[in-house]
Order: sequence, then C-alpha cells, then structure tokens
Amino acid sequence: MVVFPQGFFWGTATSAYQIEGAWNEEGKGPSIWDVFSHTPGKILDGSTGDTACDHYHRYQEDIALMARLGLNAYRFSVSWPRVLPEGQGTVNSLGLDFYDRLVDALCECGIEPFVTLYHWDLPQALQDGGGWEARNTALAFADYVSVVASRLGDRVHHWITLNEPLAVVVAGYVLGIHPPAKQQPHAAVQVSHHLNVAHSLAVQVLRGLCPASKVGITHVSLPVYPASESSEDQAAAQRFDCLVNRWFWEPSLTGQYPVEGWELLAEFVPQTDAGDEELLRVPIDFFGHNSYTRAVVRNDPSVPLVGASQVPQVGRPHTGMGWEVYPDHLYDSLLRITKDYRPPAIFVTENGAAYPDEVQAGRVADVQRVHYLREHLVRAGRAIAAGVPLQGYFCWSLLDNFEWTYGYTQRFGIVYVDFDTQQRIVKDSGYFYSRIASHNELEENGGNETALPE
Ligand code: GCO
Repeated sequence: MVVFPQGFFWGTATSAYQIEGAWNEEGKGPSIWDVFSHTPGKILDGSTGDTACDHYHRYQEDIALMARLGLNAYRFSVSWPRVLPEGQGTVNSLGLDFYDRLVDALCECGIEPFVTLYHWDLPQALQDGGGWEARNTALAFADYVSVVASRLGDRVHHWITLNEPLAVVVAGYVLGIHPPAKQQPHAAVQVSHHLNVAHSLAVQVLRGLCPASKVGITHVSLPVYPASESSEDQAAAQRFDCLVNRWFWEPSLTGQYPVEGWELLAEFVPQTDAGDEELLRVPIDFFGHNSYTRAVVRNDPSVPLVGASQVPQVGRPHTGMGWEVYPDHLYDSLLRITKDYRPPAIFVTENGAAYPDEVQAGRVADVQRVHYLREHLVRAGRAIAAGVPLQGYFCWSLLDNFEWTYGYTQRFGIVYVDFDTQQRIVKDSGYFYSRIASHNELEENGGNETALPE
C-alpha cells in the first residue's frame, strides 16, 4: 500500500485557452492562440478554442464534478487578455469577475485553487509590440499579476507564475510550431531571459500583495537517459539535459543559468539589464513539475548546438501523443530535483496521458489511462518515502480539451467531453483517481482499478 501524507493535495490541472471558450465574450481581448488557431492550416483538425469545453459558462458544473470526485485542489490558469484585453492598461472587470466567481465556487466546495498566471495565451496586442522578445512584456506581466492578485489574493494561497517556459521558447521560437511560430535561436534565448525576468518580477509583486501565499513556477521535466554506455552518448545526454531541463529550471531554483548552457549558447547572448542577476535570485516556495515521459538520447553531431537526438523506443508502450510510457521517469526526476536543488516543496502540476477513448453504453473504460496513472502515482508515493517534499499531484487533465496544435484529436481528461453536446462523462480513470484521492492511499498492484461509482 502506498500511503500519501496527510493534507496531500489531489487535483486536476487545466488551462484557460484549452477549456474556457468564450473567446470574444464580455470584453475579452484576443490572445496569440486565438489568432493562431484562426489561421488556416495551423491546427491538425482545423479547430479552435473558440468554444472548447465551454467552461466559461459551465464552471459550476465542472466544479461540482471535482467535488463529486472528492478532489481537494484544482490548478487552472487566468487568461491575461480576459483581464487586460490589451495586455496592459484598461482592466476588463467582467473578465476579472469570472475568476472571482470561480475561486469563490471552489472555496465553497473546499477545493484549494492553484492559480497559473501564464499558460501561453499572451494578449495579441503585446505580441504586436514584440511579445516576449520585448522586455516591456515582462513589465506588463508584473502589472497584470498585481491586478489579479489584488482581486483574488485573499482566497488564493498558491500561485504559479509561468507554465513551462521551455514550451514557450522551444515551440514558439525554435521549432516554430506554436505562436509566434518563429525559428530564431537568438530570439529564443532572449525570450527565455525575459520569461525569467517576468517570473521574478511577479514573485516580488505576489510577495508584496499576498505575503502569506506560496509562490512557485511550473517547469516541464524531460528526464534524459543516454542511449548507450558510450562516453559520446553520455556526453550527448548531458548536453540535452542542460538545454532542455537545467537551462530552464536553474534560474528559478538557483538564480543562475548553468555555465554549460552558456557554453552551448555562446553565440546567442541575450540583452540583460543591470540588476537582472540580482533579480533572478528571488527564491520560490515550491517547484511545479510537469512530467509525462522521458528522452533517450544519442550523440548526433548533425543537430545544431545540442549535438544530440532522441532515439525512438520501438516496442515500448506509447500514449496517443506518441510519448513513451516509462513511469520511472517520475521517481527519477523527483529524486534528482530534490537532491540537486533542495526546493522547499514540489508539486506534480501535470501528469497524465492521451488515449483514443470511446463511450460505450454510457461508460468510458479507459484501462490504459488507469494503468498510466497508477504506475505514476506509485512512483510519486515512493519518491515521498525517499524524502522528496512532494505536497500534491495534479492530473492533466480534468476534461478532454483543446490540445494546442492537435486540436481535439487527443483526449487527456479523466472526464470525457462530447464536444457536440458538451456532455461530461466521468471515465473509469476518473473514478479510479477519485478513490485514491478520497482514501489518500493506493494499492501498488491493482485493486483500485475496478473502483466504479459507489
Ligand atoms: C503542456 C501544457 C498542457 C498540455 C499538456 C498535454 O505541458 O504542454 O502545460 O497545456 O495540454 O501538457 O500536452
């Protein structure tokens, strides 16, 4: 039996653009994702987040679902352009009212809100002014955070400044698959610095306005394993780890970029301001850890900068996203973060899997997701037993939702959404997760799988 500590937070995670819909209602301004998804050819199934899960109108039903499942926490994001349609300046009070009602409704059900302040939906107006390449965006972010914290700070005790700076930088500025869809390494490095500045400024704002609350940041972790014992592959794995993990984590955890990162990125030194070094040193209260899979890496001189490439793990199980199911990555990375950086607390802010679910006779028997969750939760429990200060776990995701460039082709929810009718159906994994959350423990070798509604 894996027993979790008293007061452990059991939640699900979502983000505004992926579930809210109401993309142009009640004064909301456009975000880069509105503009991008409205551009033909950008989203796999030609869809948009215009309606998504219609959560903006159905939030009460969704919170009732969480309560029914016995969850005691919920991680959601605030849409910056809903609060500040131009990104800065005039506040849209109707937009802010929505989050006020949402937080109230959560608190009434005893569900602790974990608020992410940036989950990729940058106001388009700020993108037009240079986006994250412009330092002004980091300053505007701090002002926006102050607006949100002034309104919600009396009830919100956990703030996450940014979600996955790696994805903003790599998908947006290296691979060019997310807005603003650039392939400019120099801009990428500049953006990563401005995200760190934005994070640090936000931490300062939150410390001032909500001194009793906990402030953290969410990073994705992709544990890297060398493809062979050869020294070339081992060195390749270290370079890959440096650029994919340490480059992003270490400014938040140590206040500094890794020296090895500068060696690899030497030609792309970003502009910094006097005082940035000091600014980046603001400490965080918790590290938010998103983790889905691992990378197996070999030496590959044909790949610029990193000189390494991933080796597909043929014959191993994979999720609908094509991500290898390798549960040990979660234990390994939680232990490593604890050992190398000693953060005061860690939350798994995302972990989950997409599978092609189907409703049959009103039921979604998502056996593979139950297996995925169980195996990962066992590793989370073992990590706690080994001394990791893990205080909560958020399954990605509450609902099937708009999976960025994959549109609605990937279902990550523990609750199925029929996008034609907006009907919600709790999947078997939802009942399974509910059972663990309610009992705060999990049987290592099955047992909870068969747990359907009581
Ligand atoms: C991310 C984002 C989520 C995704 C999820 C599944 O980690 O990429 O935070 O918004 O939907 O991870 O890909």
